Amino acid sequence: MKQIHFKNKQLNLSSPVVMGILNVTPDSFSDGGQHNTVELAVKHAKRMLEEGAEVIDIGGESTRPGAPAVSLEDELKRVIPVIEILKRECDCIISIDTSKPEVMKAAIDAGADMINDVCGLQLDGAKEMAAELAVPVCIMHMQGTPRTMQKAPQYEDVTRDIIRFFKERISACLKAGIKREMLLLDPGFGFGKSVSHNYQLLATLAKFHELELPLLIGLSRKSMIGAVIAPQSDRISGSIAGAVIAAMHGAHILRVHDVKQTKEALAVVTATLNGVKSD
Ligand code: 7PJ
Repeated sequence: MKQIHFKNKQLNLSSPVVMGILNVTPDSFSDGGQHNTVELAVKHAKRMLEEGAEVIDIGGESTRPGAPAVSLEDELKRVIPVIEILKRECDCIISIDTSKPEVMKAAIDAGADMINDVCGLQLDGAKEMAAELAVPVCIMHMQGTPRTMQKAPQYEDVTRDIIRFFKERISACLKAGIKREMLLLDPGFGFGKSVSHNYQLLATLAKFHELELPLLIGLSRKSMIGAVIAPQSDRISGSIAGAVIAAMHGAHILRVHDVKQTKEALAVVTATLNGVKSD
C-alpha cells in the first residue's frame, strides 16, 4: 500500500486524495488588509477541510503566467501566520507552495508538513534545504519561467521529455541527500505547455508510473479547461472531468479549488477502481 510519511502523520494513497488550494495573495481575498487576509484564508482552509480535503496547499506567490515576482519578506508575511493558525487549530496536512529555500525552512519550522515546488527544487539551495528539512517534497515540471513559459513551448514528445526531466531531477535530489521515498512528481499542467501538450500529457499520464513515485496533478480551473469549453464558464465541471481522468490514470493527489464537487466525483472513481481490483 502506497503511503507518504510525514514527521508525525501518514497519508494513505490507496485511493485518490484531494489537496485544497489556498492562495494567500492580496488579490485572492479581495479587500487587501493583512489581518483580514489571514483570517479569510484560515476560514477558507477550514471550509475545504470540512468538504473533505486532506491536504491544504498554501501559496503566497502567484505563479500565473506573467505574474510579478514576490519578495521573500512579502511571501513570508503572507504564509507563515496562516500555517501557524492551521497547525494549531486543524488536523490536516499542510503543504507549502514555494520555490524559495528560506520560505521552505520558515514554513516547515512553523508547522508545514511538506513542500510543493513548481520549480522542481532548481533554485539555488532548494534541494539542499529540502534534504535538510527531510519532509516530503513535490517536484513539478515547468518549461521556462512563469514570466516566459507560455511564449512558445516546445517538446519532442511532451510525456517522454518530462519523464526524462524527472529522471534527471530525481538523481540530483538523491545526490543532494533527499530520500527517494520523500519525492512526489507533478508534470505541471499549464506550465510551459500548449493546450495540445496539456491534453497529450493528460491522455498519457499513466506512463509516469514507470518512475514509481506518487503523482500529484493540478489542472483545476486552468486555461487548458477553459480552452475547450465556453469562454464564460466557471470551469468547475471541466476541472472535475480533468480530475476524474487523472485519477482514472492513477494520479494519487489532486490539487483543486472545488473540494466538495471533486470529492464526490472521486468517490465514484474510487468505487470504480475498487471494482477493477475485485474483478
Ligand atoms: C500547480 C501548483 C500545479 C503543483 C500551481 C494554478 C497555478 N503546484 N501550483 N501543481 N499550479 N504541484 O493553480 O492555476 O499544477 S499555481
